Amino acid sequence: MNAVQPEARHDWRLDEVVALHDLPLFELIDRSREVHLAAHGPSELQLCTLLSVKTGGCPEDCGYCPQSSHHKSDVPAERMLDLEAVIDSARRARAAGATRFCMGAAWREVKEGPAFDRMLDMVRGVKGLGLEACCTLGMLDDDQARRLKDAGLDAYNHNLDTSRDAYRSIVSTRTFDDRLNTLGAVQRAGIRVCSGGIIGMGETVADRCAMLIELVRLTPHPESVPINALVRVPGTPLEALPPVDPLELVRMVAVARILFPLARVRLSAGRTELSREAQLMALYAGANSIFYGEKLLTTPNPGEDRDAEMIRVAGLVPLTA
Ligand code: SAM
Ligand code: DTB
Ligand code: SF4
Repeated sequence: MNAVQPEARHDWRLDEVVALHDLPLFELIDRSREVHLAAHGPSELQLCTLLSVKTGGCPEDCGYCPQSSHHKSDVPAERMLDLEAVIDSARRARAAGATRFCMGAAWREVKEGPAFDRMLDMVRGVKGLGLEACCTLGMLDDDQARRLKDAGLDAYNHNLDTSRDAYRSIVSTRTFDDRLNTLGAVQRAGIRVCSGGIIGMGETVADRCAMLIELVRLTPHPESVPINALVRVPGTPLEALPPVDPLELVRMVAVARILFPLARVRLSAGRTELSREAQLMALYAGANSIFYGEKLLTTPNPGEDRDAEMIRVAGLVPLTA
């Protein structure tokens, strides 16, 4: 670490962010790398393993998501995993080198009752292994957020996914303000926010930048910002969209790094479609976290062997517990 800590601004304007985004690529990466090096180790990488603890059958109609019951993807609705299965997975993730474990549920919102109680036990169990615990369960109210915090939850993932304007064309069963309200409950409970979005859903560069501006207005800034490329799953409304150009992902990562100097920027879904070199370019441009393990929630992710090889050839240094 060197130089002065970059300033964590909350007042970025859209024209400024779009101008950054559209800089010549090398100028953009020079800027993002400078911010990165002032706040993070040059080769440090966080490995975060995901597990879907309640898969499919979701009542929401998010256009990108294979778990929505509104779409005809091949993801069947399953029962919630039991506590032991989740703790076994977390133990395996820890043995493979992950330091963070994120549990996802295909819920519109958290409901009181045995499922939420089991979820709280899962959080306690993951914490008991010495892992950072994150979960992503849909909407939360203040009391639910407080109970997750009391169980030891470190971070809550709840993505804004796209701009306020583009949101309505992607999801009709909830609003952008519902998303912001849940982020408010998470912050009031003292849980760190993990929130980012997806590119490749037909949005404009201005939409991508507007989404980042919504997040940059949060106080404090999100602790982590996942940048996903749309996984085009057959049977979902967005299945036929063109693939994301890897350099667009690199630009989005670089802009996120500049706006959120202290955050972990996570190169998230979509890595199976990226060459090793494109992934390393995104990591150089400011990403310092990946999802680690052969599956995201329901779709494939590069396996641990492939990632271990990338880590080795590039001399990256995974975080340790
Ligand atoms: N149901 C909860 C919710 O929507 O907040 C939590 C689980 S949901 C699957 C978590 C995130 O996964 C979404 O916000 C979205 O960013 C991401 N996601 C879902 N399907 C995706 C896809 N096909 N490609 C990329 N990201 C996706
Ligand atoms: C995030 O931003 N991406 C992850 C995690 N947070 C929960 C989920 C990606 C899901 C990709 C589609 C699937 O595997 O179902
Ligand atoms: Fe349900 Fe979350 Fe998928 Fe939307 S993104 S359909 S809320 S699981």
